Amino acid sequence: MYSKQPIEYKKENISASSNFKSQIEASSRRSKSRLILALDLDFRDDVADLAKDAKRVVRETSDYICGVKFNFHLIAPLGLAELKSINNLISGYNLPSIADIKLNDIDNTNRVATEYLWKAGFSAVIVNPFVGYEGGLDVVLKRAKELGKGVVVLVYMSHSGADEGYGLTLRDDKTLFELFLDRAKEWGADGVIVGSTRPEKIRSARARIGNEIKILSPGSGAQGGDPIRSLEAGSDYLIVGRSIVESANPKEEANRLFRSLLAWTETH
Ligand code: NUP
Repeated sequence: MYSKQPIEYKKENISASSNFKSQIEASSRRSKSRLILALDLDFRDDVADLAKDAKRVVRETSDYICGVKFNFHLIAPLGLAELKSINNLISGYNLPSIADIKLNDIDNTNRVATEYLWKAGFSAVIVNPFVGYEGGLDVVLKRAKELGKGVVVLVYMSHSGADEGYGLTLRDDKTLFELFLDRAKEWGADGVIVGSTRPEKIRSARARIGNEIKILSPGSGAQGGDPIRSLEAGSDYLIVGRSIVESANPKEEANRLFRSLLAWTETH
C-alpha cells in the first residue's frame, strides 16, 4: 500500500483519552441533547456569506445540540480556512463535528481527503463500507484511531431507494445491511448510520452490533422519520437538518425539538 509520512498534528488535538465517541457522549450528557445539527444551508449563487450564516446557525442552536454535521452544502463551496474557522467555533462550544462525505475511494484518495478534513478540524468522517477494507478504508480507520478521530459507517440510508442497495440479499441469505453492520464491528468503527425513517432497521442494527457502536439516524423532520420512535428503537443520536436550518427561526425550532425529546433523554 502506498503511504506517506503522516502529517504532524499539534499535541493538544490528540489527547489519548479524548476520541470522537467520548467527545460526543460527554457533549450529549452536558447538553442533555441527542441532536446532531446537519448544517445544510441551501444552494446560493453567491457564497460570500455562507460561512457567516453557517456560524450564525451554530451560535443560535448550540445550546440544544450535541454535535454538528457538515455535508457538501459547505464542504464543496468553502475552503480549508473557512471550514476550520466554523469548526473552531463548534469546538469552542465543546461540540464534535462530523464530515459527511460518504468516503468511497481507494486508499490514497481516502488518505489525502481525510488528512484535509482532520486539518480543517473535523472530529469524524462518514464512510461508505461498500469500498472495502484493504486498499480502501484501512488507511482511514488506522489513522483515525491514532488521532482520536471517529469513523462512522453508512449501513442503511434513510431515503426510500436505499432498499435497492442496502436491502439486497447476498448469496448466503445475509443482507448487505447485515454485512455492513458486521464490517463496522470488525473494523472498530465508532458509529453507524441507519435512517430514522426505518425504526425496524435501527432495532436490528442495535441487536446485531451491541452497545459499543453508536447509531446515528438522519431522516427525522424533513424526511418524515419519527424522532422518538428512532430513539426507542435504539438510535443514540438524531441528525436533523432542514427542519431546523430552513425554519424561519432555527433557534426556536432547535429548542422546540430539544424540549420534545427531553423527557426521553433524561430517562435514558
Ligand atoms: O441515510 C442518510 N440520510 C441522510 O439524510 C445518510 C445521510 N448522511 N443523510 C444526511 O443527513 C443528508 O445528506 C443530510 O445532510 C442530513 C439530513 O438532513 P435533513 O433531511 O434533516 O434535512
